[in-house]
Amino acid sequence: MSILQEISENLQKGKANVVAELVQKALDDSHKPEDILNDGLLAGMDIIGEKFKTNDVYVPEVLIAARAMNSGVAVLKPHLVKSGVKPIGKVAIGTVKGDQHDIGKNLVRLMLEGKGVEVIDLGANVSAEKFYDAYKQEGVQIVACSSLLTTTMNEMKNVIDLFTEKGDREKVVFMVGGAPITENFCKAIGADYYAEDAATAADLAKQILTS
Ligand code: B1M
Repeated sequence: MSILQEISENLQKGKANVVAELVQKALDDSHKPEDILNDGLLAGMDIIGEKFKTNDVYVPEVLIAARAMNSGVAVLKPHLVKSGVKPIGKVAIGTVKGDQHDIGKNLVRLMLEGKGVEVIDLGANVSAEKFYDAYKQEGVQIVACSSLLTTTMNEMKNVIDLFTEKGDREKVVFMVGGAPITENFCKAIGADYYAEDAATAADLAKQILTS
């Protein structure tokens, strides 16, 4: 079994310490951080997701797998993020109201930081008002909304509507993403950009902030 498969297997079993050790070992063995993320950690999380769907695992197993994912990401973080770069701009990011999923949002934050963006992380279950307050207080150029649930994705429209009501819609760029989000949905709710994954989100943000 390759070390990346081992990472995936141990993540599925929720072995946080083993995952962290294996990620470090893979780095020491010169595996690329992006490969460790995609073919080890995210591959394991995908399998858990499928099993969750078919009721082969339940919320507790998913939570401990998520904890193992986070411990692996913590080891990878310094290798994904370039430090000491002058910020090219400011982004407020959060998972929308009603939605607790924050792993994808955290990855987007990491990748943004890796591009030299200053990130105001509002966390999960973030109301439209909280996004708006962050814009007012922090002067962010981009508002980035994540959602993993079909039942919460429409909350993204509420965020945009609030900015419109306040007369500030055109002063900020809206980026949306998350598993159920599509380019069509992005257009339908009046957002500016959809990004399929964290790396694309970071590339797009860099383009927006430096153009
Ligand atoms: Co949840 N869950 N969950 N869950 N969970 C999903 C999302 C689900 C698809 C599982 C399934 O049925 N197969 C399903 C949603 C179905 C739907 O709506 N269509 C689901 C459900 C139903 C639920 C509950 C309702 C279950 C219940 O209680 N009955 C419940 C809801 C709780 C709530 O939020 N109110 C729930 C709870 C949970 C846990 C708490 C147990 C846990 C979350 C822990 C945490 O995040 N701290 C959890 C998890 C872990 C998952 C799965 C297994 C994994 C999600 C994940 O982290 N993926 C997930 C199944 C799956 O996705 N395979 C599932 C890895 C992550 C890196 O991917 O977040 O997609 P993702 O991020 C990607 C891209 O989407 C993108 O970049 C990332 C990769 O580069 N991206 C962006 C994300 N945000 C972006 C923003 C951007 C741009 C790109 O710009 C702003």
